[in-house]
Amino acid sequence: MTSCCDLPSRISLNHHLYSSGVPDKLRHLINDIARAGKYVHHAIRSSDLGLAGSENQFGEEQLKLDLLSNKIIKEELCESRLVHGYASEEEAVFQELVPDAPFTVVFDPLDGSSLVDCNLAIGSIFGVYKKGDVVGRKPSDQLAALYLVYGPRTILVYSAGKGVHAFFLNEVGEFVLLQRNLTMRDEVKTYSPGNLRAVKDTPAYRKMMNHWLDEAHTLRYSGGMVPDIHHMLIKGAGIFTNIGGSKYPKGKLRLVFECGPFAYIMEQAGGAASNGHKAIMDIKIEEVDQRTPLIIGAKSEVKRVSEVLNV
Ligand code: AFP
Repeated sequence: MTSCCDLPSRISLNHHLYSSGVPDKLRHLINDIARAGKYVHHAIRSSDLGLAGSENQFGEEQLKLDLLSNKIIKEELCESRLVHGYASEEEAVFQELVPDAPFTVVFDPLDGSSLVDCNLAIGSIFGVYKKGDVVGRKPSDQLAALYLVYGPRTILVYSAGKGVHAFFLNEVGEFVLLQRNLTMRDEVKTYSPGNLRAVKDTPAYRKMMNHWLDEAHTLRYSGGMVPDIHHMLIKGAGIFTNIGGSKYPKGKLRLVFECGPFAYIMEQAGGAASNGHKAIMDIKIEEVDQRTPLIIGAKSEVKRVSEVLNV
């Protein structure tokens, strides 16, 4: 028997999750995170963008918007009743919410804080694990990962282990399917070299940079990893790096909040993510604020960059 519910004229996020067979509790959680993203979207457009006068656990200055985004997401996770605990880049420790709930959520509520005053694209990043602290686990234990990029349009990209799918926030406040199955070809058209100051004391990184210049690839680097990696996923090609140097010996990015969720999404799209020695997905989480070098994008280029950096 066919159902008259089979063919909606637009595919909502909820419909996509449902029709892809994402388990109900995880589907509800992703919808709840998406709702949090709508409030962050609204906060970016309507609230005070100045400094909060405080620092996060890593000694980085916090914007009012960082704190507000963190508060918004925390409240939505509480309301969801599906979240046992969470770890946020803005807070010091794993926080417990609902003891018998099934999931842990890790997130960077507002990545790209330094870009807010210039009105460049920024984002929120999420990883979902089974309940419990994430220390001792690996990014490969994630059940799903998603991010929102707040640019001229707000776009949500998720993977729950069945491909990578993009949705845009429409004018009535619903996430509607933009593109199914984002796929990375094994190709480099653009390069995004983060923490480039590291070329000063990491000669192999300079060598890598010169190679991209010699190959006449196109530079695409905004300083926000969400829009920069999103760019690769939409174009289906490219390489993004954030390599260590003297200021940040392990690069600037965090395993739990930034690299883990993007590694999950990139592998689902057919690309790769490595720290130069092993897949990001296989790195054991020793502490919540662990940093790691990141080489992410087209598979062969991730391998090639890792080889150059390890010579
Ligand atoms: P901010 O949140 O301080 O703006 O940092 C953004 C970020 O963590 C990430 O989104 C960028 O890819 C990376 O920093 C940029 O680092 P470099 O400026 O060192 O390239």
